[in-house]
Amino acid sequence: MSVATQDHVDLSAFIAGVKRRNPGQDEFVQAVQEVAEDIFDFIQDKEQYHEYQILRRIAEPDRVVSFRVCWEDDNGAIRVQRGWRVQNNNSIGPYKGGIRFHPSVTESVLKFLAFEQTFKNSLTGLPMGGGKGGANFNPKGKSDHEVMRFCQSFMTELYRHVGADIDVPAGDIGVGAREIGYMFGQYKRITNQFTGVLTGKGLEFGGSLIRTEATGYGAVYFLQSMLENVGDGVVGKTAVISGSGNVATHAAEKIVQLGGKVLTFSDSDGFIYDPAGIDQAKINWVKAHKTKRRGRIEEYVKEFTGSEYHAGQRPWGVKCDLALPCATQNELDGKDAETLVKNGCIAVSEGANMPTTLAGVHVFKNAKILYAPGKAANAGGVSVSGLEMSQNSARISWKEEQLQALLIDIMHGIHASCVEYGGAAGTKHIDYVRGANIAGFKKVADAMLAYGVV
Ligand code: NDP
Ligand code: 2IT
Repeated sequence: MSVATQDHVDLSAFIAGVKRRNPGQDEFVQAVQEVAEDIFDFIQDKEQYHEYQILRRIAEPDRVVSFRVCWEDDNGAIRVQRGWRVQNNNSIGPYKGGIRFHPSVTESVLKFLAFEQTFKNSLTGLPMGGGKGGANFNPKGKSDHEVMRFCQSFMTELYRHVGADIDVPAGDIGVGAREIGYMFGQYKRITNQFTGVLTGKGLEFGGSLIRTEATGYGAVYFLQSMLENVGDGVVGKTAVISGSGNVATHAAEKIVQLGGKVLTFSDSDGFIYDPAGIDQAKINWVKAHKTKRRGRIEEYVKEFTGSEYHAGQRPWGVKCDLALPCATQNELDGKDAETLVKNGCIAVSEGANMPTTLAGVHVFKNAKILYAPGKAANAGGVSVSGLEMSQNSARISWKEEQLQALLIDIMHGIHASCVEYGGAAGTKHIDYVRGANIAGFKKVADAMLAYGVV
Protein backbone atom coordinates (compact mmCIF):
# COMPACT_ATOMS: atom_id res chain seq x y z
CA MET A 1 0.00 0.00 0.00
CA SER A 2 1.37 3.46 -0.82
CA VAL A 3 1.50 6.14 1.89
CA ALA A 4 -1.33 7.97 0.14
CA THR A 5 -3.72 5.01 0.32
CA GLN A 6 -2.65 4.03 3.82
CA ASP A 7 -3.26 7.35 5.50
CA HIS A 8 -6.78 6.61 6.70
CA VAL A 9 -5.62 3.66 8.80
CA ASP A 10 -2.30 4.84 10.19
CA LEU A 11 -1.98 7.99 12.37
CA SER A 12 1.54 9.03 11.39
CA ALA A 13 0.82 8.50 7.68
CA PHE A 14 -2.38 10.50 8.11
CA ILE A 15 -0.56 13.43 9.73
CA ALA A 16 2.17 13.28 7.08
CA GLY A 17 -0.55 13.49 4.41
CA VAL A 18 -2.23 16.47 6.11
CA LYS A 19 1.17 18.25 6.24
CA ARG A 20 1.91 17.43 2.60
CA ARG A 21 -1.45 18.70 1.37
CA ASN A 22 -1.38 21.89 3.49
CA PRO A 23 2.15 23.31 3.13
CA GLY A 24 2.89 26.26 5.43
CA GLN A 25 -0.44 25.87 7.26
CA ASP A 26 0.98 25.07 10.68
CA GLU A 27 -2.07 26.05 12.75
CA PHE A 28 -4.36 23.89 10.63
CA VAL A 29 -2.03 20.88 10.83
CA GLN A 30 -1.74 21.37 14.62
CA ALA A 31 -5.52 21.39 15.10
CA VAL A 32 -6.00 18.29 12.95
CA GLN A 33 -3.18 16.45 14.72
CA GLU A 34 -4.63 17.15 18.18
CA VAL A 35 -7.96 15.69 17.11
CA ALA A 36 -6.50 12.79 15.10
CA GLU A 37 -4.49 11.53 18.08
CA ASP A 38 -7.75 10.71 19.87
CA ILE A 39 -9.90 9.76 16.88
CA PHE A 40 -7.51 7.15 15.49
CA ASP A 41 -7.58 5.39 18.82
CA PHE A 42 -11.40 5.53 18.97
CA ILE A 43 -11.97 4.27 15.42
CA GLN A 44 -9.36 1.54 15.33
CA ASP A 45 -12.04 -1.15 15.64
CA LYS A 46 -14.69 0.76 13.65
CA GLU A 47 -14.07 -0.22 10.05
CA GLN A 48 -16.76 1.97 8.47
CA TYR A 49 -15.12 5.20 9.63
CA HIS A 50 -11.86 4.08 7.98
CA GLU A 51 -13.47 2.75 4.83
CA TYR A 52 -15.39 5.98 4.25
CA GLN A 53 -12.32 8.07 5.21
CA ILE A 54 -14.44 10.20 7.53
CA LEU A 55 -11.66 12.04 9.37
CA ARG A 56 -9.78 12.65 6.12
CA ARG A 57 -12.96 14.20 4.70
CA ILE A 58 -13.65 16.37 7.79
CA ALA A 59 -10.07 17.63 7.54
CA GLU A 60 -10.66 18.82 3.95
CA PRO A 61 -12.91 21.93 4.04
CA ASP A 62 -16.02 21.75 1.86
CA ARG A 63 -14.74 25.01 0.35
CA VAL A 64 -12.48 27.98 1.02
CA VAL A 65 -13.58 31.28 -0.50
CA SER A 66 -10.83 33.89 -0.74
CA PHE A 67 -11.50 37.44 -1.88
CA ARG A 68 -10.11 40.96 -2.17
CA VAL A 69 -11.51 43.65 0.14
CA CYS A 70 -10.84 47.22 -1.02
CA TRP A 71 -11.72 50.23 1.13
CA GLU A 72 -10.82 53.87 1.42
CA ASP A 73 -9.23 55.22 4.62
CA ASP A 74 -9.92 58.64 6.16
CA ASN A 75 -7.01 60.17 4.20
CA GLY A 76 -8.52 59.04 0.90
CA ALA A 77 -5.88 56.32 0.40
CA ILE A 78 -7.05 53.03 -1.14
CA ARG A 79 -6.34 50.02 1.04
CA VAL A 80 -6.46 46.38 0.00
CA GLN A 81 -7.06 43.50 2.42
CA ARG A 82 -7.64 39.79 1.94
CA GLY A 83 -10.88 38.19 3.15
CA TRP A 84 -11.92 34.54 3.49
CA ARG A 85 -14.82 32.32 4.44
CA VAL A 86 -13.92 28.71 5.19
CA GLN A 87 -16.93 26.38 5.04
CA ASN A 88 -15.60 23.28 6.68
CA ASN A 89 -18.54 20.91 7.11
CA ASN A 90 -22.34 21.23 6.99
CA SER A 91 -23.31 17.63 7.75
CA ILE A 92 -25.38 18.48 10.82
CA GLY A 93 -26.56 22.02 10.01
CA PRO A 94 -25.75 25.24 8.15
CA TYR A 95 -22.10 26.37 8.42
CA LYS A 96 -21.74 28.44 11.59
CA GLY A 97 -18.78 30.29 13.08
CA GLY A 98 -17.27 33.68 13.72
CA ILE A 99 -15.48 36.31 11.68
CA ARG A 100 -12.04 37.50 12.84
CA PHE A 101 -10.44 40.81 11.90
CA HIS A 102 -6.77 40.78 12.91
CA PRO A 103 -3.49 41.31 11.04
CA SER A 104 -2.43 37.74 11.94
CA VAL A 105 -5.37 36.18 10.03
CA THR A 106 -4.28 33.75 7.30
CA GLU A 107 -5.97 30.90 5.46
CA SER A 108 -4.27 28.47 7.85
CA VAL A 109 -5.68 30.24 10.93
CA LEU A 110 -9.21 30.27 9.51
CA LYS A 111 -8.97 26.64 8.40
CA PHE A 112 -7.94 25.56 11.89
CA LEU A 113 -10.78 27.61 13.41
CA ALA A 114 -13.38 26.19 10.98
CA PHE A 115 -12.15 22.64 11.67
CA GLU A 116 -12.36 23.15 15.45
CA GLN A 117 -15.76 24.79 15.06
CA THR A 118 -17.14 21.65 13.39
CA PHE A 119 -16.46 19.59 16.54
CA LYS A 120 -17.49 22.38 18.92
CA ASN A 121 -20.83 22.95 17.22
CA SER A 122 -21.53 19.23 17.21
CA LEU A 123 -20.86 19.12 20.97
CA THR A 124 -23.51 21.78 21.65
CA GLY A 125 -26.23 19.41 20.47
CA LEU A 126 -27.66 22.13 18.22
CA PRO A 127 -27.95 21.72 14.43
CA MET A 128 -24.92 23.72 13.29
CA GLY A 129 -22.08 22.85 10.91
CA GLY A 130 -18.62 24.41 11.10
CA GLY A 131 -17.25 27.51 9.37
CA LYS A 132 -15.07 30.54 10.03
CA GLY A 133 -14.13 33.72 8.20
CA GLY A 134 -12.17 36.87 8.51
CA ALA A 135 -9.67 39.27 7.09
CA ASN A 136 -6.13 40.50 7.76
CA PHE A 137 -7.60 43.90 8.67
CA ASN A 138 -6.28 45.62 11.80
CA PRO A 139 -9.13 47.47 13.54
CA LYS A 140 -6.70 49.10 16.03
CA GLY A 141 -6.48 52.84 15.56
CA LYS A 142 -9.14 52.89 12.81
CA SER A 143 -11.97 55.41 13.00
CA ASP A 144 -15.58 54.31 13.24
CA HIS A 145 -16.14 55.27 9.60
CA GLU A 146 -13.08 53.34 8.44
CA VAL A 147 -14.37 50.23 10.22
CA MET A 148 -17.80 50.81 8.66
CA ARG A 149 -16.39 51.11 5.14
CA PHE A 150 -14.28 48.00 5.65
CA CYS A 151 -17.25 45.97 6.97
CA GLN A 152 -19.42 47.09 4.05
CA SER A 153 -16.78 46.15 1.51
CA PHE A 154 -16.23 42.78 3.23
CA MET A 155 -19.97 42.00 3.13
CA THR A 156 -20.27 43.13 -0.49
CA GLU A 157 -18.46 39.91 -1.41
CA LEU A 158 -19.43 37.70 1.55
CA TYR A 159 -23.17 38.07 1.00
CA ARG A 160 -23.03 35.64 -1.97
CA HIS A 161 -21.77 32.84 0.25
CA VAL A 162 -23.92 33.18 3.39
CA GLY A 163 -27.60 32.89 4.32
CA ALA A 164 -29.82 31.90 7.25
CA ASP A 165 -29.94 28.27 6.01
CA ILE A 166 -26.51 28.26 4.32
CA ASP A 167 -23.87 29.83 6.52
CA VAL A 168 -24.38 32.11 9.54
CA PRO A 169 -21.29 34.08 10.65
CA ALA A 170 -20.86 35.87 14.01
CA GLY A 171 -18.12 37.76 15.89
CA ASP A 172 -14.64 36.71 16.98
CA ILE A 173 -11.41 38.65 17.65
CA GLY A 174 -11.84 42.23 16.41
CA VAL A 175 -15.49 41.68 15.49
CA GLY A 176 -18.12 42.68 18.06
CA ALA A 177 -21.56 44.30 18.06
CA ARG A 178 -20.41 47.35 16.06
CA GLU A 179 -18.93 45.31 13.20
CA ILE A 180 -21.88 42.87 13.14
CA GLY A 181 -24.22 45.88 12.90
CA TYR A 182 -22.35 47.29 9.90
CA MET A 183 -22.20 43.90 8.17
CA PHE A 184 -25.88 43.14 8.79
CA GLY A 185 -26.83 46.59 7.50
CA GLN A 186 -24.91 45.99 4.28
CA TYR A 187 -26.36 42.47 3.83
CA LYS A 188 -29.88 43.83 4.25
CA ARG A 189 -29.17 46.67 1.82
CA ILE A 190 -27.81 44.36 -0.91
CA THR A 191 -30.35 41.55 -0.60
CA ASN A 192 -33.40 43.44 0.69
CA GLN A 193 -33.89 40.58 3.15
CA PHE A 194 -34.23 40.71 6.91
CA THR A 195 -33.15 37.21 7.94
CA GLY A 196 -30.98 35.67 10.64
CA VAL A 197 -27.88 35.68 8.47
CA LEU A 198 -25.56 36.82 11.27
CA THR A 199 -25.63 36.28 15.04
CA GLY A 200 -24.41 38.60 17.75
CA LYS A 201 -26.73 41.27 16.37
CA GLY A 202 -27.96 44.25 18.40
CA LEU A 203 -31.03 43.56 20.53
CA GLU A 204 -33.05 46.03 18.45
CA PHE A 205 -32.61 44.02 15.26
CA GLY A 206 -32.87 40.34 16.14
CA GLY A 207 -29.98 39.84 18.55
CA SER A 208 -30.32 37.54 21.55
CA LEU A 209 -29.96 38.43 25.20
CA ILE A 210 -26.81 37.00 26.85
CA ARG A 211 -24.96 36.38 23.55
CA THR A 212 -22.30 38.91 24.60
CA GLU A 213 -21.70 37.22 27.94
CA ALA A 214 -22.17 33.61 26.78
CA THR A 215 -18.63 32.54 25.83
CA GLY A 216 -16.91 33.79 29.00
CA TYR A 217 -19.75 32.68 31.30
CA GLY A 218 -19.90 29.30 29.55
CA ALA A 219 -16.16 28.72 30.02
CA VAL A 220 -16.61 29.25 33.77
CA TYR A 221 -19.74 27.04 33.91
CA PHE A 222 -17.66 24.30 32.30
CA LEU A 223 -14.84 24.89 34.80
CA GLN A 224 -17.37 24.71 37.61
CA SER A 225 -18.69 21.37 36.30
CA MET A 226 -15.16 19.93 36.16
CA LEU A 227 -14.46 21.08 39.74
CA GLU A 228 -17.82 19.84 41.06
CA ASN A 229 -17.16 16.47 39.44
CA VAL A 230 -14.23 16.08 41.84
CA GLY A 231 -16.08 17.56 44.81
CA ASP A 232 -14.56 21.04 44.54
CA GLY A 233 -15.74 24.53 43.45
CA VAL A 234 -14.67 28.01 42.32
CA VAL A 235 -15.24 29.76 45.65
CA GLY A 236 -12.01 30.99 47.24
CA LYS A 237 -9.86 30.04 44.22
CA THR A 238 -7.41 32.37 42.46
CA ALA A 239 -7.65 32.64 38.66
CA VAL A 240 -5.17 33.82 36.04
CA ILE A 241 -6.87 35.04 32.86
CA SER A 242 -5.24 36.08 29.58
CA GLY A 243 -6.81 38.50 27.11
CA SER A 244 -8.98 41.49 28.03
CA GLY A 245 -11.66 41.36 25.35
CA ASN A 246 -15.15 39.94 25.24
CA VAL A 247 -14.32 36.42 26.43
CA ALA A 248 -11.75 37.37 29.09
CA THR A 249 -13.85 40.07 30.78
CA HIS A 250 -16.99 37.92 30.94
CA ALA A 251 -15.05 34.90 32.23
CA ALA A 252 -13.64 37.19 34.93
CA GLU A 253 -17.10 38.47 35.77
CA LYS A 254 -18.46 34.96 36.32
CA ILE A 255 -15.41 33.89 38.39
CA VAL A 256 -16.01 36.90 40.68
CA GLN A 257 -19.76 36.15 40.88
CA LEU A 258 -18.94 32.59 41.99
CA GLY A 259 -16.61 33.79 44.76
CA GLY A 260 -13.23 33.40 43.01
CA LYS A 261 -10.44 35.96 42.79
CA VAL A 262 -9.14 37.13 39.39
CA LEU A 263 -5.49 38.18 39.34
CA THR A 264 -4.57 39.05 35.73
CA PHE A 265 -5.62 40.31 32.30
CA SER A 266 -3.41 40.66 29.22
CA ASP A 267 -3.31 42.00 25.67
CA SER A 268 -0.90 41.64 22.78
CA ASP A 269 1.60 43.95 24.51
CA GLY A 270 1.79 42.49 28.04
CA PHE A 271 -0.17 41.59 31.17
CA ILE A 272 -1.35 43.23 34.39
CA TYR A 273 -1.25 41.55 37.79
CA ASP A 274 -3.49 42.86 40.56
CA PRO A 275 -2.77 41.03 43.84
CA ALA A 276 -5.81 42.65 45.48
CA GLY A 277 -8.07 40.94 42.91
CA ILE A 278 -9.90 42.35 39.90
CA ASP A 279 -13.43 43.01 41.15
CA GLN A 280 -16.57 43.92 39.16
CA ALA A 281 -15.83 47.68 39.20
CA LYS A 282 -12.35 47.04 37.78
CA ILE A 283 -13.76 44.61 35.19
CA ASN A 284 -16.22 47.33 34.11
CA TRP A 285 -13.31 49.73 33.64
CA VAL A 286 -11.45 47.13 31.51
CA LYS A 287 -14.57 46.52 29.40
CA ALA A 288 -14.98 50.24 28.69
CA HIS A 289 -11.26 50.77 28.12
CA LYS A 290 -10.56 47.70 25.94
CA THR A 291 -13.82 46.87 24.20
CA LYS A 292 -15.23 50.35 23.65
CA ARG A 293 -12.00 52.37 23.29
CA ARG A 294 -9.66 49.57 22.19
CA GLY A 295 -7.03 50.91 24.60
CA ARG A 296 -3.96 49.18 26.06
CA ILE A 297 -4.22 47.07 29.23
CA GLU A 298 -1.06 48.85 30.43
CA GLU A 299 -3.26 51.82 31.45
CA TYR A 300 -4.82 49.64 34.20
CA VAL A 301 -1.88 50.24 36.55
CA LYS A 302 -2.38 54.03 36.42
CA GLU A 303 -6.01 53.53 37.39
CA PHE A 304 -5.61 50.93 40.15
CA THR A 305 -2.74 51.27 42.61
CA GLY A 306 -0.99 48.16 43.84
CA SER A 307 -1.17 46.48 40.42
CA GLU A 308 1.81 45.72 38.16
CA TYR A 309 2.32 45.76 34.38
CA HIS A 310 4.67 43.28 32.72
CA ALA A 311 5.47 44.39 29.18
CA GLY A 312 5.91 41.73 26.50
CA GLN A 313 5.03 38.88 28.88
CA ARG A 314 2.21 36.41 29.37
CA PRO A 315 0.57 35.80 32.76
CA TRP A 316 1.25 32.07 33.20
CA GLY A 317 4.05 32.59 35.75
CA VAL A 318 1.59 34.04 38.29
CA LYS A 319 0.75 31.41 40.91
CA CYS A 320 -2.92 30.40 40.70
CA ASP A 321 -5.45 27.63 41.25
CA LEU A 322 -7.27 28.15 37.94
CA ALA A 323 -6.07 29.29 34.49
CA LEU A 324 -8.30 30.62 31.70
CA PRO A 325 -6.50 31.42 28.43
CA CYS A 326 -8.94 33.80 26.68
CA ALA A 327 -6.84 35.71 24.11
CA THR A 328 -5.66 33.79 21.06
CA GLN A 329 -4.11 30.60 19.64
CA ASN A 330 -0.76 29.26 20.85
CA GLU A 331 -0.46 31.72 23.71
CA LEU A 332 0.43 28.99 26.24
CA ASP A 333 3.35 26.69 25.38
CA GLY A 334 4.87 23.57 26.94
CA LYS A 335 7.04 25.59 29.35
CA ASP A 336 4.09 27.76 30.44
CA ALA A 337 2.06 24.60 31.07
CA GLU A 338 4.89 23.14 33.18
CA THR A 339 5.07 26.38 35.18
CA LEU A 340 1.32 26.35 35.84
CA VAL A 341 1.38 22.71 36.97
CA LYS A 342 4.48 23.28 39.14
CA ASN A 343 2.78 26.27 40.80
CA GLY A 344 -0.21 24.15 41.79
CA CYS A 345 -2.77 25.03 39.12
CA ILE A 346 -5.54 22.42 39.35
CA ALA A 347 -7.76 23.35 36.39
CA VAL A 348 -7.52 25.02 32.98
CA SER A 349 -10.55 26.12 30.95
CA GLU A 350 -9.87 27.47 27.46
CA GLY A 351 -11.99 30.49 26.53
CA ALA A 352 -9.87 31.01 23.41
CA ASN A 353 -9.57 28.62 20.48
CA MET A 354 -6.45 26.41 20.62
CA PRO A 355 -4.59 28.70 23.05
CA THR A 356 -2.37 25.80 24.15
CA THR A 357 0.35 24.38 21.89
CA LEU A 358 0.47 20.62 21.33
CA ALA A 359 3.41 20.38 23.78
CA GLY A 360 1.31 22.26 26.38
CA VAL A 361 -1.67 19.95 25.81
CA HIS A 362 0.57 16.94 26.43
CA VAL A 363 1.89 18.50 29.69
CA PHE A 364 -1.67 19.04 31.00
CA LYS A 365 -2.78 15.57 29.90
CA ASN A 366 0.22 13.87 31.52
CA ALA A 367 -0.14 15.87 34.74
CA LYS A 368 -3.79 14.72 34.81
CA ILE A 369 -5.06 18.13 35.93
CA LEU A 370 -8.59 19.19 34.94
CA TYR A 371 -8.07 20.50 31.42
CA ALA A 372 -10.95 21.64 29.19
CA PRO A 373 -10.10 22.28 25.52
CA GLY A 374 -11.63 25.31 23.83
CA LYS A 375 -13.97 23.26 21.66
CA ALA A 376 -15.79 22.20 24.83
CA ALA A 377 -15.18 25.08 27.23
CA ASN A 378 -15.86 28.03 24.92
CA ALA A 379 -18.90 26.52 23.16
CA GLY A 380 -21.28 28.74 25.15
CA GLY A 381 -20.91 31.57 22.64
CA VAL A 382 -21.88 29.59 19.59
CA SER A 383 -24.62 27.87 21.60
CA VAL A 384 -26.37 31.16 22.27
CA SER A 385 -25.74 32.02 18.60
CA GLY A 386 -27.67 28.83 17.79
CA LEU A 387 -30.44 30.01 20.10
CA GLU A 388 -30.40 33.39 18.32
CA MET A 389 -30.92 31.53 15.02
CA SER A 390 -33.91 29.69 16.51
CA GLN A 391 -35.43 32.94 17.81
CA ASN A 392 -34.92 34.62 14.42
CA SER A 393 -36.54 31.72 12.55
CA ALA A 394 -39.54 31.78 14.88
CA ARG A 395 -39.55 35.61 14.96
CA ILE A 396 -39.64 35.72 18.75
CA SER A 397 -37.35 36.83 21.58
CA TRP A 398 -36.79 34.66 24.59
CA LYS A 399 -36.39 36.07 28.10
CA GLU A 400 -33.06 36.31 29.85
CA GLU A 401 -33.88 33.67 32.49
CA GLN A 402 -34.86 31.16 29.78
CA LEU A 403 -31.62 31.79 27.90
CA GLN A 404 -29.47 31.60 31.04
CA ALA A 405 -31.06 28.26 31.89
CA LEU A 406 -30.55 26.96 28.34
CA LEU A 407 -26.88 28.03 28.32
CA ILE A 408 -26.22 26.29 31.64
CA ASP A 409 -28.06 23.20 30.41
CA ILE A 410 -26.01 23.08 27.17
CA MET A 411 -22.70 23.48 29.05
CA HIS A 412 -23.74 20.68 31.44
CA GLY A 413 -24.61 18.55 28.41
CA ILE A 414 -21.18 19.13 26.86
CA HIS A 415 -19.54 18.26 30.18
CA ALA A 416 -21.57 15.04 30.36
CA SER A 417 -20.53 14.09 26.78
CA CYS A 418 -16.86 14.66 27.67
CA VAL A 419 -17.24 12.47 30.76
CA GLU A 420 -18.94 9.76 28.68
CA TYR A 421 -16.18 9.57 26.06
CA GLY A 422 -13.19 10.83 28.07
CA GLY A 423 -13.41 8.53 31.06
CA ALA A 424 -11.62 5.19 31.35
CA ALA A 425 -12.29 2.05 33.36
CA GLY A 426 -10.39 1.84 36.63
CA THR A 427 -9.76 5.60 37.01
CA LYS A 428 -11.79 8.61 38.01
CA HIS A 429 -9.71 10.88 35.79
CA ILE A 430 -11.48 12.42 32.79
CA ASP A 431 -9.49 13.19 29.64
CA TYR A 432 -11.62 16.13 28.48
CA VAL A 433 -9.64 16.56 25.25
CA ARG A 434 -10.33 12.98 24.23
CA GLY A 435 -13.96 13.22 25.40
CA ALA A 436 -14.62 16.40 23.41
CA ASN A 437 -12.88 15.13 20.29
CA ILE A 438 -14.72 11.81 20.21
CA ALA A 439 -18.16 13.13 21.18
CA GLY A 440 -17.85 15.98 18.64
CA PHE A 441 -16.62 13.62 15.92
CA LYS A 442 -19.18 10.88 16.36
CA LYS A 443 -22.27 12.88 15.50
CA VAL A 444 -20.74 14.48 12.41
CA ALA A 445 -19.22 11.16 11.31
CA ASP A 446 -22.50 9.27 11.62
CA ALA A 447 -24.33 11.93 9.59
CA MET A 448 -21.64 11.63 6.92
CA LEU A 449 -22.01 7.85 6.82
CA ALA A 450 -25.76 8.30 6.31
CA TYR A 451 -25.16 10.58 3.32
CA GLY A 452 -22.81 8.16 1.55
CA VAL A 453 -19.87 9.48 -0.44
CA VAL A 454 -20.68 13.12 -1.15
P1 NDP B 1 -11.68 40.34 21.41
O1 NDP B 1 -11.29 40.98 20.14
O2 NDP B 1 -12.82 40.88 22.19
O3 NDP B 1 -10.42 40.30 22.40
C1 NDP B 1 -9.25 39.66 22.04
C2 NDP B 1 -8.26 39.78 23.18
O4 NDP B 1 -7.13 38.95 22.92
C3 NDP B 1 -7.72 41.20 23.34
O5 NDP B 1 -7.37 41.39 24.68
C4 NDP B 1 -6.47 41.15 22.46
O6 NDP B 1 -5.49 42.12 22.78
C5 NDP B 1 -5.96 39.76 22.74
N1 NDP B 1 -5.19 39.28 21.60
C6 NDP B 1 -5.59 39.18 20.31
N2 NDP B 1 -4.61 38.73 19.53
C7 NDP B 1 -3.56 38.56 20.37
C8 NDP B 1 -2.25 38.10 20.16
N3 NDP B 1 -1.81 37.75 18.95
N4 NDP B 1 -1.44 38.00 21.25
C9 NDP B 1 -1.88 38.37 22.50
N5 NDP B 1 -3.13 38.82 22.74
C10 NDP B 1 -3.93 38.89 21.69
O7 NDP B 1 -11.90 38.80 21.06
P2 NDP B 1 -12.71 37.69 21.86
O8 NDP B 1 -12.60 37.92 23.32
O9 NDP B 1 -14.04 37.55 21.25
O10 NDP B 1 -11.87 36.38 21.46
C11 NDP B 1 -10.81 35.85 22.27
C12 NDP B 1 -10.63 34.37 21.97
O11 NDP B 1 -11.85 33.67 22.24
C13 NDP B 1 -10.30 34.02 20.51
O12 NDP B 1 -9.45 32.89 20.50
C14 NDP B 1 -11.64 33.65 19.92
O13 NDP B 1 -11.51 32.80 18.80
C15 NDP B 1 -12.24 32.92 21.10
N6 NDP B 1 -13.69 32.77 21.09
C16 NDP B 1 -14.51 33.87 21.01
C17 NDP B 1 -15.88 33.71 21.03
C18 NDP B 1 -16.82 34.86 21.05
O14 NDP B 1 -18.02 34.63 21.21
N7 NDP B 1 -16.37 36.09 20.93
C19 NDP B 1 -16.50 32.36 21.07
C20 NDP B 1 -15.55 31.29 21.25
C21 NDP B 1 -14.21 31.51 21.23
P3 NDP B 1 -5.27 43.42 21.86
O15 NDP B 1 -6.29 44.38 22.34
O16 NDP B 1 -3.87 43.83 22.12
O17 NDP B 1 -5.51 42.98 20.44
O1 2IT C 1 -15.15 30.54 18.09
C1 2IT C 1 -16.38 30.69 18.23
O2 2IT C 1 -17.10 29.76 18.63
C2 2IT C 1 -16.96 31.99 17.92
N1 2IT C 1 -16.23 32.91 17.59
C3 2IT C 1 -18.45 32.17 17.98
C4 2IT C 1 -19.10 31.62 16.75
C5 2IT C 1 -20.58 31.91 16.61
O3 2IT C 1 -21.09 31.59 15.53
O4 2IT C 1 -21.21 32.45 17.52
